[in-house]
Amino acid sequence: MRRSLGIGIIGAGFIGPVHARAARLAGGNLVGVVGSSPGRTRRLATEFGTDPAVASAEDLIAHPQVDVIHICTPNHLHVPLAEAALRAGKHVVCEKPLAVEASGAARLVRLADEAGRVAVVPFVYRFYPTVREAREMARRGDLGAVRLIHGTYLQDWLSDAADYSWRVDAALGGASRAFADIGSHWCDLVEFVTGQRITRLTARLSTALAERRRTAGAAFTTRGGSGPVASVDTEDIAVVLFETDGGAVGTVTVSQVSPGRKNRLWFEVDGSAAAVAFSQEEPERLWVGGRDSSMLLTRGSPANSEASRRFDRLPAGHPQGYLDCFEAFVSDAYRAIAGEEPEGLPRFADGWRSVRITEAVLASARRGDWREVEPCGAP
Ligand code: SOE
Repeated sequence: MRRSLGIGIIGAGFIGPVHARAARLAGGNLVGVVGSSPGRTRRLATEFGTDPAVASAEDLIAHPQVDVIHICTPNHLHVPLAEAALRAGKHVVCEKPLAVEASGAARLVRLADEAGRVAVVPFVYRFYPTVREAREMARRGDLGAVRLIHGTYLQDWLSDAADYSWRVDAALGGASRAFADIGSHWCDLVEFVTGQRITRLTARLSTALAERRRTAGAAFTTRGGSGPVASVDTEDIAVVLFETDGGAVGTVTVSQVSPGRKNRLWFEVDGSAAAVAFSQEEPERLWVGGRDSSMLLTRGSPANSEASRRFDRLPAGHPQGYLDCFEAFVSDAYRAIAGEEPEGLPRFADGWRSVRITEAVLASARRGDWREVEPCGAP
């Protein structure tokens, strides 16, 4: 009888508990969850019923019963923690963006390869069954030649000057905020669905709120503090025009200051034969457009491909959502650790590519020109 994987979670906030829940549902044994302070760590140990003696990230990384480290900290800590975990022989699940600079991401890819460890990044929107169905349609040629890829990723949680997050501070989140945080998801998703790669882009960034009231320990949903005013050096909005290696063109608009848009990731892929459109806030349907007729494909339909039905947990009409995607991602990560090859698992190499695209966006926005996005190749 194989021992359950021992799991350590570093970082809590909004996403740490999501990782912990998915890890347990995937059969992991939660050894410890550490937060940003000793007091927070003690409260997390009580909340999750884990070993109170585990008091730090270092304790988890060194712990003999921990096989997998999940990193859910602010972005600037991803590389040092992932590097320490890999060197300690642990498998790693590291939140996106994998790194705030491509050089750090490349080093992690190389380390994971050398250590023979599974190292993955939660681009979890790949795990919606309707996304897998869209990918299968593109792979089968149902769309024809892909000509146009377009969409948006819009949120509103930073719409007000009183809204704050560590992500606003470049020293903690990296030089790009909105694009690195959520534009990364959108680009990963459309490349995953179409099989095409963005080869060059031109980008414009906007910091709509040049000052915000700083709030310590702010998380995703923090609503306005009364802290000191801080100047802001990361973007609220990114508008990107791009070309792909398959001859398509595309645009994406990314915003965290769009009132009423909560987590509105939307894309459409337009081909010579048909189009598909996906909306993350309505993930049970996939719009399939045709010149003579269009339809709404339903998640859970027996007519869907095995590629998507692998992720059906409930019958059609019983909506699956974000947490189901997270569970499917962690379950596939642990299957990879067991030696399987689950289709579509986002690895550190995908995280590295994502940071490369972000760096091209930043460089283009600084110069106002077009920038190449080189394939990542060998780290
Ligand atoms: C905040 O923008 C955030 O939590 C992102 O960090 C996540 O990656 C995204 O899935 C939801 O919004």
